[in-house]
Amino acid sequence: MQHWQQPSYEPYLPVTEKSNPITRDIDRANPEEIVQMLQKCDAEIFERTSHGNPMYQTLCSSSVVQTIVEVSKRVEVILKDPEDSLIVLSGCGTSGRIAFLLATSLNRWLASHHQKQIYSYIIAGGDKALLTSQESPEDDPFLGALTLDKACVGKKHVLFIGISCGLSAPFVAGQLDFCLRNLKIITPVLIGFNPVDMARTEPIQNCSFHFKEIAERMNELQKQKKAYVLNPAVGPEAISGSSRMKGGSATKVILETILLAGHEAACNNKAITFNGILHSLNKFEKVHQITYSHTKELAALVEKAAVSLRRKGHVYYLGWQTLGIIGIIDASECIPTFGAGFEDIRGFVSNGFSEMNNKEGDLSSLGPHFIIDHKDFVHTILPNLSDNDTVIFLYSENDDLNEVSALAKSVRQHTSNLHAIAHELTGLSDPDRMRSQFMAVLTIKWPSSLHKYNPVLMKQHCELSTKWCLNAISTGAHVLTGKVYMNYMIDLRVTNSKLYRRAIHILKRFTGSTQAYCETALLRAIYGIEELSDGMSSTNVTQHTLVANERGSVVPIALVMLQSRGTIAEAKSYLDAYSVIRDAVAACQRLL
Ligand code: S6P
Repeated sequence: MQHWQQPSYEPYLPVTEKSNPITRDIDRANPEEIVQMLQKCDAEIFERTSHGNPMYQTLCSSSVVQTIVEVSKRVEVILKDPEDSLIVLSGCGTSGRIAFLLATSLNRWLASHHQKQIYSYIIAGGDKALLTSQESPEDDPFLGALTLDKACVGKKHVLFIGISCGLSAPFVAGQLDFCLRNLKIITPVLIGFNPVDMARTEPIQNCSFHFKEIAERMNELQKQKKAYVLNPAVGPEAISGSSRMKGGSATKVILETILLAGHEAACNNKAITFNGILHSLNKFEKVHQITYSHTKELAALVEKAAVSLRRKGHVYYLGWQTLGIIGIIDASECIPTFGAGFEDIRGFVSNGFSEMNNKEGDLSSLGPHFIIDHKDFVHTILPNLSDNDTVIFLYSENDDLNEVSALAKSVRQHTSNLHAIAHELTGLSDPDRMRSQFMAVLTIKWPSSLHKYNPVLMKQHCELSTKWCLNAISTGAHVLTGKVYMNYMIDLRVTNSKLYRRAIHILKRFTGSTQAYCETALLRAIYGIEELSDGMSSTNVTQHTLVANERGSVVPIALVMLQSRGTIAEAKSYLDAYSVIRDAVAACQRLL
């Protein structure tokens, strides 16, 4: 049995919030060890057995595979009769970004085959949440339901797939509740990575239900094939609670398996079978093995990125097609995850918003966070690029290699610190010519047996592989610059109720103080006052998170206050003296 599966291991936390024993000492590891730890954590996605623990199902458990078969058949039905039908993929944060990526990619594929585009995506906070963190709409069940209601207008058959890795987002709970009230038209599917028993039970403001009630009702309805719950346990995240990593990857694996099986059944008459689904999941496991067989090269990129961040330089991902979008997503998630500056790691995609193909179109007028085209990189970043910056190209053999070469040439005039992650599919390109353009190229060679020249599958594999590489680079670089304590990101932004609860847990974990004491310290840090008024303590969590959104470092301040029994001002001066969180915590522990 995996250590985290034991009932006594962090018993009060759902799997997605537990800390992963594999990465306990990630903050002391070197780049190669970091990549090896991430490899092991990601391998848990494909764990075959739950080691006799009835509490957990795994991705390959027969009940999970069977549910994937059932949902794929729903997709097939919709694709065969697309009139007045819709498949909606929805979620918050990373879950919404994965929904966007899949919905737009598959719509593009349908359009290129002169078929009706039947996919739609919803992300809490709208399209700006694709590129920036919009955590507060996650807490709004009514907004979720309203957005879904609008998307369904005029439709007679809707397959709704709501993603909440932690089975926790009120936005998704509101949507699922809406589905349950409209089962004649909508079939709801919930994807997440906790057993239903561990779904969130915290009351949702102005709501008669919480997430667990919805998940339980769906579980019941699954017997009549009116709703489906897909919730294998894939193990805790490498950085506790950071579901952009395993959660996002596992969501991608499950959804792509479902949707591809549905498409192949509808378009090629390929029957959807249990073994076929298992085979498809095994292929994704192979993608994991192939990607992480490049540990040394990946570790070298982690090191380069960390050096750039330490020298106050930058990391730039320049990608083509969806690999560019994966880069933009990874970069933008560093801001809320690690409290990174927006300039630290940035992503750009060839053809910018026309490649994104998002519902709200070109968002570049919204500000610098939304400047994503290679052309913008060339105009605004390139002139000031130096060896302190790390540039990583992301492309595959299917991209315009002349364009890749031309941009590489321009970048090389400013920095030699230029690298690439390149996907070789048929070996038809001229790898030597391409290799000579970069300091190093991490070439991932895909055996044709894996995708049998199926372009959709090839693309999905390259995307997931790139996601794993970039998650490793950005996470590893931030770990090496001291942003993480053990495997906890302590300096989290407390911008919604999930993060508020996580912050209190972290304070309890590191100080051993009571829940009430930790919550009081957190509120003191949020409101910046030593004595809380009665009104403040009784205000609802939403109000606290709105105020916390305006403040920096509230959790480290609360932590130091609890450890040193000092004032807010004293805690702040401590933190100012140490840039590495572990050092600040250790120093104030020495005080006691
Ligand atoms: C996680 C990421 C968050 C989550 C979001 C949704 O690394 O920063 O934005 O994706 O909170 O979480 P969930 O559990 O509903 O999928």
